[in-house]
Amino acid sequence: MSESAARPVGVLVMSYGTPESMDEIEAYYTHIRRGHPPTPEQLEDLTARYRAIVGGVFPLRENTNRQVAALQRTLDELAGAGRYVCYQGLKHAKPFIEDGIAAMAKDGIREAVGIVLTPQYSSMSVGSYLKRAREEAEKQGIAFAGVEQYHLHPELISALAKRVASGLDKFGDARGDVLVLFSAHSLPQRIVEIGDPYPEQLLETSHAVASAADVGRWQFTWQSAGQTGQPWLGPDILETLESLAREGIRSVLVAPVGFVSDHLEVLYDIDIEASRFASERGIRLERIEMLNDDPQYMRALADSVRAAEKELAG
Ligand code: FEC
Repeated sequence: MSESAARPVGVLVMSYGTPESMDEIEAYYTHIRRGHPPTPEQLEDLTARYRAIVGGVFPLRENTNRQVAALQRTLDELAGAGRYVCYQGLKHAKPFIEDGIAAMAKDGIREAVGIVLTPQYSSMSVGSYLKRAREEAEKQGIAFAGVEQYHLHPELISALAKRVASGLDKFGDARGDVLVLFSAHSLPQRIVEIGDPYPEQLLETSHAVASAADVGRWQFTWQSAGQTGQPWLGPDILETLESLAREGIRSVLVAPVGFVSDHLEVLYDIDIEASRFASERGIRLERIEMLNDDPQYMRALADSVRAAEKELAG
């Protein structure tokens, strides 16, 4: 075995990131806005949303920590302890993507695979995480391979289908009347002009989950669009709920297949905002459980990491 083959492969597990305390919301929001601080109104609006979900705790951080630990355990089970070492790299908070790669370099890692905790590829999401990781890896002399998507991995589809099935169970006898609404974070509409695969991959995930869970009626909708003055992909979940109410739909199960954790965009945008909007229109809205550190999700990640690692050998 060569010296480099004996070294562990670093696995950079990348996620969006969240503030560590209420005091850090402004710095976090400024980072999301590429260095432009929010206005006092924007800051107050975001702070109020965090306050509404969990009284000052940021669930994404703990969930990401748990996901990274669970992926490490899964890789150890599959390949033996010491073959892979997971590091965390966040897009908008510490430890940043660059910090994760720098930690690898400090530990003597020479080869690394990067994977993002969101299943579908967009140049504005996964593409930008991987670009930052690749640039830093190059600086540190680490060979790097990135997982671009795993949106149709059978373990992911099966884990989501099980959640849809138990979500439908919540409706009891009315189960047959439920419309399943798959959703994902909107992006600026211009991504369509550049041929970005994001909308298509989201529809592919939705189709596969609907078919595995034997769902008769479903639609796809966008959520959580930003306020940037430019058009974002639509329809937004609130517009979709308005149309469904007009069509007489009374039971909706939301399945946010572009997200994998409990966090603000799920706990506020769906559980508080969309839920209230639906109930005002006579719709009962339920949501599937998020994947978090689900073992099948971890196997989908581990498998994708091992497949990408083969590129390093080339
Ligand atoms: O729980 C938490 O603390 C963090 C929740 C969170 C997740 C998340 C995921 C995605 N975003 C994506 C794209 C954009 C674009 C902009 C944007 C803005 C925000 C703001 C907050 C925020 N995002 Fe996010 N996003 C989360 C949170 N996001 C807060 C700022 C205020 C607001 O608009 O609500 C617009 C940036 C700009 O102003 O130019 C674009 C995408 C994902 C899903 C993929 C991923 O997880 O990376 C895409 C979780």
